[in-house]
Amino acid sequence: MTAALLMIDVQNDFCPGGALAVADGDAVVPLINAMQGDFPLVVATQDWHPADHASFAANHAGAEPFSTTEMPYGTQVLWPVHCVQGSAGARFHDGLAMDRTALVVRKGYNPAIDSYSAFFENDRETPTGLSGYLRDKGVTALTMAGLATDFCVAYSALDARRLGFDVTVVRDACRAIDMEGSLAAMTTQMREAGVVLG
Ligand code: VGL
Ligand code: ZN
Repeated sequence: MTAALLMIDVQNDFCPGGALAVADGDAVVPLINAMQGDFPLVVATQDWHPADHASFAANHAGAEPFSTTEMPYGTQVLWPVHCVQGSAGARFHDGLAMDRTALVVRKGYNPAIDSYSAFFENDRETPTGLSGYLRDKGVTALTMAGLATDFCVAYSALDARRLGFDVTVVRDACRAIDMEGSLAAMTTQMREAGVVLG
């Protein structure tokens, strides 16, 4: 086994009507479902925050959503409350096929630190364990799709390259938040890191 599909954060809160809705986010669902049959291994990530998570603007007095603050690990965007553990918004989109998903990696559950990447928390050093799992499975190539292109997909793709995986991001099956040029900036970073942009 060498190739795996990584479905990133295809959750209600990132879809239209959700707490951190990505424009047209639900459009990725049929595309990702159709991709699954091409891969012997399918893995999903799930953003999974406690209500007191430090990435929520509501937990910083006076802070507006989409502003930034300095955390011990660097600059952090303060988000609307989203993907709270056990909430309807944290569930996978109802239309997402999950039957063939071998592993769900939950991330962002430490209240003190955000975790965009499927591999490391935002300190870029606390591992989720996904890298070891994929290596045990003999995976060398990863195809990624989901939400959002310029945050969790891009951070996951960049970390996967750092870890030595071949990485393809299927942009048709991703949608972006695109804050202040973040999509263009992260696309450039992915290209420079050797991510194949499909
Ligand atoms: C995400 C912002 C906050 C994502 C998760 O899935 O891209 N973005 N939490
Ligand atoms: Zn989050």
